[in-house]
Amino acid sequence: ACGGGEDTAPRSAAQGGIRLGFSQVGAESAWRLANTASIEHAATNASVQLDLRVADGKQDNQIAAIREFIAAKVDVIAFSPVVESGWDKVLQEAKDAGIPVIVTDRTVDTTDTSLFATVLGSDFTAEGRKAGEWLVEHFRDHKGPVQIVEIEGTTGSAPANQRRTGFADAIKADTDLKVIDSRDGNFTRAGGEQVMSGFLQEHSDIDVLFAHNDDAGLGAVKAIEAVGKRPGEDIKIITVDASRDGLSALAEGRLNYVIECNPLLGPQLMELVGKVKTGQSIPRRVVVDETTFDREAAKAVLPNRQY
Ligand code: GZL
Ligand code: ZN
Repeated sequence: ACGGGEDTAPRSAAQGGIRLGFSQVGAESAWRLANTASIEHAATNASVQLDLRVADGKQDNQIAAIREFIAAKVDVIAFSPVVESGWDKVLQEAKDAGIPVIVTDRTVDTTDTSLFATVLGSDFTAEGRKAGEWLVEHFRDHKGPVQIVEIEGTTGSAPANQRRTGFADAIKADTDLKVIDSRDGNFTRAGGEQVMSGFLQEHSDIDVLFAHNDDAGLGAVKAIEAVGKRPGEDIKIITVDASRDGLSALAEGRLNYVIECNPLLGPQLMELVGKVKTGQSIPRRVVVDETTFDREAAKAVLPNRQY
C-alpha cells in the first residue's frame, strides 16, 4: 500500500515520461525501506519512469547499475552512495555521456563537484550533534565518569562519519562523558545485537549507548535484555532515524531519545529531476527538515506515523 503521508510531487509536463535510473544502497533498515517506498510512490505520482536497483550494500553493484543506466541512456541518474569515496570514475563517465546526476541521502567525498547537479538529504553532523547535546543536558548534574559505547553505521558511509563527528564535538563540553568503545554495526538489527553483546562482555559498567540508527539500537536492546539489564534504565540509549519501531521503543521507555532522519525524499527528488531535465537552475544542496523526539513526543506522533 502506498506509504502516504507525503505530498505528491506537483506534476509538470516536463516530468512526464522522464527516465530516471536510481541506485539504492540496499534494504538494511526500516529507514531504507521507507526511503525506497517514498521514491517509488513519488515517481508514480510524477509519472517519472523509474528504474530502481538495490545494491545489497555493495559499492561495486552500485557502480555497475550506474554504468547500465549510462548504457541505457536514461535522462537522469540518482543514487544514495553506500560509502563516501570511490565514485569519481563512474560519475565522470555519466558526465561524459551528458547524463546529470543527483546525489540523495548519503554524500560523496569528491573534490570535483561538477560531477553531480545537487545533493538532497540530511545534515548527519547536526544529527550527531543533537544526540550529544541531549546527553550533555541529561547528565548535567552527574558525578564522575559517564561510560559511553557507540554502535556506528557502515564504515566509510557519510552518516557514520558525520554522526560520529557531530556527537564527539557535542560531548566535548563535558570531560566526564567518555566514549570507551565504538564499533561498526552496519545499520542493521543483527549488527547492533552482535556489537552490543560484545561490548557487554568487555565492559562491566556501560552507562550510555549511542547507536547510529534505530535498527542497530533495537538490536542492542535485545542484547542488553539478554544479560538481564534494563535498556533505557540501566543503560540510556540514543538512536537516529525515528522509524515507527524506534519511536515505539522510545514511547515504552526502552530508548531515551531519538533524532529524526527523514527518509521521505521522493517528492523533492522528482521535482529536482524535472528541473534538471529541463535545464532549470537548482540549489547545490537541499537539506531536509527533521526534528528530535523524547518520550512524550513519540507518544504524540505514533498514531499516525507513516513509516
Ligand atoms: C541516513 C541513511 C542511513 C539511516 C540508516 O540518511 O543513509 O542508512 O540512518 C540507513 O537507517 O540504513
Ligand atoms: Zn571495548
